This record gives sequence, structure tokens and C-alpha cells, in this order.
Amino acid sequence: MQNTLITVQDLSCVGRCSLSVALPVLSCLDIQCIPMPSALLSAHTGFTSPFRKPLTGEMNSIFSHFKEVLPKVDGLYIGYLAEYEQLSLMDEMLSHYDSALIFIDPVMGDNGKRYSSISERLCDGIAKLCHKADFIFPNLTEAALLLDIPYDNLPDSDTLLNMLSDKFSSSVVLTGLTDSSGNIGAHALHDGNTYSAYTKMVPGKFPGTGDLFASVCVAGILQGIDIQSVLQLATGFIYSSAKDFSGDSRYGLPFEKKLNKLSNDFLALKNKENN
Ligand code: PXL
Repeated sequence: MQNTLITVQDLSCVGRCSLSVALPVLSCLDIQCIPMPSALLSAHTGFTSPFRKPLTGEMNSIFSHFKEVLPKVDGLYIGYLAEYEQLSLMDEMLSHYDSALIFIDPVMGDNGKRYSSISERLCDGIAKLCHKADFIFPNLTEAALLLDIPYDNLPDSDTLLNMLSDKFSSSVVLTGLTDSSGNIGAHALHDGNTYSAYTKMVPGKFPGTGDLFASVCVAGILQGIDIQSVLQLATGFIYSSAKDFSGDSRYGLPFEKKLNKLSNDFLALKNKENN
């Protein structure tokens, strides 16, 4: 049976991130993906002065109707939230869909800094929400914010994974890590086991990479693929999308041509899991 998932994130029209990447990736990995837009932006906030409208009132109306037309979902994937007032609705949704697997990507910042559009109050609220997650997907900046420790003095990744997992009683996928050879990848802690996957680093900062990564992981985990394979699938997909990139990195990774291979690789993993 096909899995159904609600994802709560912004719709940023220009610059591949959030719903613009979650919808195609989750769909191509056989999830019925139901979007709940948390904000409408002309472009993500890496561009100068985007139009930005939080959709808090609209989200409440959408959820009222979801309660009629969508009695059950298999997963809830919460990403970028636009304002503090959206948190009480997230609590309500988590209580309502109490059998769903809960994935939270605590989108709060990058490169050691909080995003300017994410207030300190919203950050604290997102951290509180993470206590209700089954899986969280922080990058190093978000790990520092979640643990309230300085970004410049972070412990090693295994210690960080344990601190996050202990604090939030959840599985953790820590993204944007580099190893001693300059490769980039992710570590995970799930059911007491650790996992990691790395690929060659492609120089440049590509907004939306964390959203692409989390979307592949969410699809894989929800469908019972083992965590090691999920991390390898996600890092491989990102690398293949990034390796031939040229141009303005604010527009994000050109992942579109790689969806076909992603889908085929995923099917092979699913078949292996079922045999
Ligand atoms: O990819 C994270 C993200 C999501 N949504 C918006 C953003 C960003 C990062 O800058 O600006 C609107």
C-alpha cells in the first residue's frame, strides 16, 4: 500500500528548496505527498528582499478541512516554519495524526548563523517541537542551536548525535559533516546504532540541499529501507546533482535529471528489502 505523508514547509517560487524539492522527490519515491504551505515566498531568503507571506491563518483553515478529508496519514514531515504562531497548529496536528511517523527538519540556520527570518522565539519553539519527533535532521548550526552550545566549539559528531538523541529522545540524522579528506556527508543514530555516508565535496553553497537530503531520507525511512542504504542513496543523489553544476548556486541543485536514477535505485532497494 502506498504511504501518505503531509509535509509542512514554505513554497519558495525561485531557488530549489522546501516544497519545490520535497514534492518531486517524495512523489518519485512512491509517497503520496500532501503539501501544507507554511509561507509563500517569491524566492528563498538567500535572494535579496523576497516577497514573503506567512500563511498561518490559511494553515488553520487547511487543517480544519484535512480533519474531514484526511483521517489518517503515515507520516508527518515538518520543515521550514514561518512564524512562532504556527507552532500551536503543529502541536495540534501531531496529536491528531498520532499514529504517523514524525520527521522534523529544524530549519533554523546554516554556517553558524540563525536565518534572519527565523526569530529566537521561533527557534526555541522548534526545539520544543523536536521532543515530539521520531527523526530529526539538523545540520551543525541547527545542532548547536538545539543544544544551546556555541557553534565554534562543537564536540565531535558521535558526541553530538548522542547529545541530540538523549535530549530529544529521537533518532538523529546529522547533515553537512566533513571528514578528514574533505568529503561531505551525514551521520545517523537510530535504535542505538550509528551510520554514516560520505561523497566527494562539490565546492559551493547550494540552498535547498538539506531539503533534498531530508526528503530522500523521509521517503526511505517511511518505507522501511535500512538507514545505511538511505544515507548512501541521499548522499549519492546530492553528489550526482551537484557534480556538473555551473552558474549561480542560489538557484539550487539541478536535481531534475537525476530523479529517474533515484527512483530506479530506490526500487532496487525496496525489492531487496522485500525478498
Ligand atoms: O532550505 C532552507 C530554507 C527553506 N525555506 C526558506 C529559506 C531556506 C533557507 O534559506 O530561505 C524560505
